[in-house]
Amino acid sequence: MSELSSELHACSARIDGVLHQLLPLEQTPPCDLHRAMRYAVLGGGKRLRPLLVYATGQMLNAGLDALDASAAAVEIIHAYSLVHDDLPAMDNDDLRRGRPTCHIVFGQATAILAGDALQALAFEVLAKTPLAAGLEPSIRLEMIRTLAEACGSRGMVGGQSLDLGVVGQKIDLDTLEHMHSHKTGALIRAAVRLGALAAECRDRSVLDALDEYAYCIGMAFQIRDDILDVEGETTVIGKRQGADQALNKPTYPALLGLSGAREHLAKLTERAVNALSGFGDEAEGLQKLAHFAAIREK
Ligand code: GRG
Repeated sequence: MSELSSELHACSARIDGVLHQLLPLEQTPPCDLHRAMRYAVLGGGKRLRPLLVYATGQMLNAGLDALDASAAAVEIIHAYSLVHDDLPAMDNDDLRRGRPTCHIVFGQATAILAGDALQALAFEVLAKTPLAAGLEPSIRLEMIRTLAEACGSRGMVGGQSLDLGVVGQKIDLDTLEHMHSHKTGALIRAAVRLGALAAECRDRSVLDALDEYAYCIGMAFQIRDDILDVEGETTVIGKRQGADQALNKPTYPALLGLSGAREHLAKLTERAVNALSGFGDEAEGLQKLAHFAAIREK
């Protein structure tokens, strides 16, 4: 993460503190469930989605306090999706963020419930926490709708369903892109949109430019993930290298070759940065995050 600015590092520390406070305490019954929820959320992670919320919101002049709830909600949804994605019925992974996956530590039943409870918690955070107290009710409602749509059957979960259906199949680039724009991209787009909403931005041209940016970095992020599955190291990426190949999943390197995947990634990163051209120096945080998504090593 050395390529990120000190402001983004500060936001990364900030979201850890916010999440720490929002999650139920381990000593509060049902203790096992709460331990599993905290394990899933507080066990590291790059915090890319909260950083997108903070960078977008700050660019549009929102205060950090107004952004905490959205940043926490997207990260909590992301953590739930990883817990469920790692289950034996899905990708059956035993390593995540450099540690045993949630179901390995707590058992499948508790891991499923932890994911369920995290999903509910994300919406509770957006709906009622005092962290979002400064926001107009209509904005808050739009945030809840944005997140619900992004993580439901027309967003992330829909993408996961498509992913299950294409294992072992040869698919074309459009189909791969459609799947990832839902599975990985929808939540990343929601993060950027939530940052803009928290800044009470209603300017259609600003929202459209940000959505183009978010679409591009979501896809670039996924391509980098696919490349790391081929050439990353398990100890660095914190999950098993080669897991996609072992499951015979269609990936960008499988479809385009490694150099083709790298070229596609570079084009998307350029498109993402171009989408920010109207924002001037204020967009530095988002620019840095676009480059980070493209070159990250884990
Ligand atoms: C099971 C409901 C359900 C959804 C799963 C997004 C997703 C949908 C599963 C994750 C599978 C996966 C590894 C996708 C590749 C891109 C991705 C989301 C990687 C993990 O995100 P990072 O790298 O993780 O931001 P950290 O640990 O840094 O937070």
